[in-house]
Amino acid sequence: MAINLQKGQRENINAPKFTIGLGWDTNSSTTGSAFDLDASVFMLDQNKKLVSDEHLIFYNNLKSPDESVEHTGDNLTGDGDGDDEQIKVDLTRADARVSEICIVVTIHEAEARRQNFGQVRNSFVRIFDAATNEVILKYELEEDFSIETAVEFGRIYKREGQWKFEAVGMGMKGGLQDYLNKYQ
Ligand SMILES: [Ca+2]
Ligand SMILES: [Ca+2]
Repeated sequence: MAINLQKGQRENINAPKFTIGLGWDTNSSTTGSAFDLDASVFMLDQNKKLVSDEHLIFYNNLKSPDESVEHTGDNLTGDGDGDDEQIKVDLTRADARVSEICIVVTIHEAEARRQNFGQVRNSFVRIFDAATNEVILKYELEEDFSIETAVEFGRIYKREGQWKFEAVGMGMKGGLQDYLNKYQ
């Protein structure tokens, strides 16, 4: 049985290989232009800094150098139920310097297209075991964002050898570059 997390809750991840599934639905009719959300992950070291530039995994850099994290590809619309974008993780291959994997979703060209998370519904992040497809946990973002154009959905981090997931759900006005400025 999947564990449904509330904002701020933490849960152990006991599968070494798992997939992060992210989903959303958008209301493009409110802005008139296409609505493209993008999932990205930052692989951080103990000091909460990117291990290297190649450790930002997103639509333009689909795989980490150690091949422990792989983005399966850009979804341009978010149409339909289920995962809209997925990131595969194999912790057995992870670089020893990686102690945190930060999962963010940003809106492509949010400013130019006048879009924000107030127009996004049914956002969730779930983690399922790659071997059994069993859903380990799920976090549905219930907060009503209004002006935010980027949201940190969750983070996966290591504490005393145990990998855990935290349901973060923190929004901000900005984009991928703002996260990069923070973590570089
Ligand atoms: Ca996308
Ligand atoms: Ca969707």
